[in-house]
Amino acid sequence: MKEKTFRSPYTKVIHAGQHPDPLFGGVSVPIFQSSTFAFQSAEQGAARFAGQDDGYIYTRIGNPTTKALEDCVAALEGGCGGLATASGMAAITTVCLSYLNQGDHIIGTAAVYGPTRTVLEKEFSRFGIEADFVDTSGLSNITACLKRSTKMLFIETPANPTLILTDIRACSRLCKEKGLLLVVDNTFSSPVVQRPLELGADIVIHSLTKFLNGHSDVVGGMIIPKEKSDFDRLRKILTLMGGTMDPHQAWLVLRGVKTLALRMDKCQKNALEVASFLSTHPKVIWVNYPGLESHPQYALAKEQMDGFGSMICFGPKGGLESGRRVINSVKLCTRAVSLGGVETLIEHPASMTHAGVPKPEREKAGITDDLVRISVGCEGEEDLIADLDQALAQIP
Ligand code: LCS
Repeated sequence: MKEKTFRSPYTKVIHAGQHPDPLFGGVSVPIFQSSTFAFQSAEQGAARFAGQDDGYIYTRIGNPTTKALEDCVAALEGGCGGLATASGMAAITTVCLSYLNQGDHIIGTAAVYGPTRTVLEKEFSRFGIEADFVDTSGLSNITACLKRSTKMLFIETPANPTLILTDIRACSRLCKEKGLLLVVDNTFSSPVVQRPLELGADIVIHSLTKFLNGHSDVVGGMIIPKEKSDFDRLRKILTLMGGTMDPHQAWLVLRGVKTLALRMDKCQKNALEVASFLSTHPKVIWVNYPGLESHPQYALAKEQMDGFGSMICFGPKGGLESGRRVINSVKLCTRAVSLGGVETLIEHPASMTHAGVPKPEREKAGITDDLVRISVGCEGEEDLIADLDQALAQIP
């Protein structure tokens, strides 16, 4: 395949999986807005169902527009294929439904996206699946809660919203030794910044809603396994359970992904400027950004990431009240959850994205009440800094 020879992410985002339309030569992949695909004969239909002809059957099972996006993201992550899902949460639940059985145990990063934790702790538990969420930045925390029934290690690095890192290579070694599946939520980095499959992970998942789409206008997800056997298992469960992506949604993400590498350049440059500004501001007590030398895992960030992403969290002087004041005082940054769009977003995890996680567990995971999260976008850095400066000036 021609895309296998592309080396640069700048090329992959534009060309991998994407070919001019064979009918008219349209350069942009067409939206195949069709729920079903005609067979030339009864025999051809039967051959497609039997897996002897790889033509399309029905959009829940596969669609050419969605396939273009799947091939593009798989090329970026270095996986054997991609499976587009209706949302990032659908990607997570599909992976869990594909591998976890009654009586199984899963270990996850304590500071994951709130609903990831909630769905495992409160909903999968109804089916007899047990979950433990620990600080996966320390390998001994993982080994301490290993059980005979442990099947999967689910890590998020950098973690949402604490920006704590987990050593993917070390986790991969542990998982191989213990026979566990290593799943990495790579949403906070995007494949331009971090490629977990190259570091030994088995499966990568994304919320495409974030950096990959990049324009805060689509919800979507993707599962990218390393091995064909995992791809087949996941594809079977996804198409049976029905959490697949719609072709129009896929086309929009494909449109957004073309500028992923360019956007990452700008938002990461902005994030370093904003984090440096915050770290010397008298009204700021602490800042967590993997690109600051003060980040406790700066060395690991340099080793396992190609950049530092554009997510920052910080604690203002005066705690929760000051955080609220900053969020209420911004004029350019938008008060909103989500992340990875071209516009800078600011939110308060303890009362918003992670409010569903009980306070004691939240605090244990480092999601303190004073934590303010920023997703740095692609605006001019001088405007972002001026906005945050005037907002911080509102703190008494
Ligand atoms: N994984 C991570 C790391 C996320 O941050 C999110 C959403 C998801 C998975 C779920 O993806 P979705 O189903 O929304 O496409 N994170 C959000 C956040 O931090 N604020 O709003 C959504």
